[in-house]
Amino acid sequence: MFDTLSDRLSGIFTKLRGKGRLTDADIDATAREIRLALLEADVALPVVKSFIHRLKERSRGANVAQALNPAQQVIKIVHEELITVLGGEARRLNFAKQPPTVIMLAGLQGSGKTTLAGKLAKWLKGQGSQPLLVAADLQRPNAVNQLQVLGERAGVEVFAPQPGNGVGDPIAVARESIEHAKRHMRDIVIVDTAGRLGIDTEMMAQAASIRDAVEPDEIIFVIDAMVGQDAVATAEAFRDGVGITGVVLSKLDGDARGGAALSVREVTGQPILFASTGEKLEDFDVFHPDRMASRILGMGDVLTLIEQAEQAFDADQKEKMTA
Ligand SMILES: Nc1nc2c(ncn2[C@@H]2O[C@H](COP(=O)(O)OP(=O)(O)OP(=O)(O)O)[C@@H](O)[C@H]2O)c(=O)[nH]1
Ligand SMILES: [Mg+2]
Repeated sequence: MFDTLSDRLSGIFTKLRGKGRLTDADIDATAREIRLALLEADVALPVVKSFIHRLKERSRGANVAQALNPAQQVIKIVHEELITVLGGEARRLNFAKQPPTVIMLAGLQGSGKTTLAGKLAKWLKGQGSQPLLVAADLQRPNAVNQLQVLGERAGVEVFAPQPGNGVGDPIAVARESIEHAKRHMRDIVIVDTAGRLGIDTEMMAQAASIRDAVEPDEIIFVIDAMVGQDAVATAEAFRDGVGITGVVLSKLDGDARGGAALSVREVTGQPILFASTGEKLEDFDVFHPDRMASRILGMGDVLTLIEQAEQAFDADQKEKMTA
């Protein structure tokens, strides 16, 4: 993921190296190249536009501050803007004041909802919770069984009173699962729902009914990071149709260009909570915008240098003030 974008960015920054001053023409040329690199990575156009606007605005001041040379300052600005696009700070899960906390998963078919349900359950169990997995996808063949297998692997109970494969009412299952959780002292309920191939009014209506039945503390939209420009339309449809409170990026282990990952936060207005990075239950982590931004830049050493230069400069300034 992000390999091409990383390569492009480091190529762009290499050209800036050694420049003592950045002219407006330098800044414009750099911004243009970064714009192309983001578009090629499939980042949504409105996201690219606002990114480039902020980059240009801030870079014009790059000749002013003194701790860093102009190239370093542009790298620093791009890094900070990437963090912003990815959501700034990591956001923790919202827990209910009165357990159980209810987490509902929504997303297109194959986006990774059921896999995420298992991962989340295992992770939460590792944090000392007693989660309950709820099989509310009664449509897709084998969906209930898939969740049962994952639950077993995670060591977490699965509430599956209906056989699925087209039999049973997912809304009733979701509603009953809350009572079940209360009776059995489960403090977190994770509701797996059915996906569809594309945006589909019937699916949205079902998801909205499940939402109303369980009143979730989190509605997590799971999006396959491999999908390109379609990601934006899908994210908007779920935002408007179901209402979402957070996003999980799945399949970040793939070699896609990464545009969905960079667009979804700004398009939905909701934070990316977790990243899914493989098929195994362990391939999962809290999403940290700053770490992801550094990975995209692929310039860990340069970023460290920038930080050191700033610290040295600050110390120097302080010394001058007190002298
Ligand atoms: N490489 C990779 N594969 C994943 C990841 N997450 C899920 N998968 C795979 O993607 C496929 C679909 O995942 P599911 O969890 O079944 O997706 P879903 O959203 O529940 O799909 P539906 O139930 O059909 O709506 C499965 O083969 C998973 O093993 C991931 O992070 N990386
Ligand atoms: Mg599923």
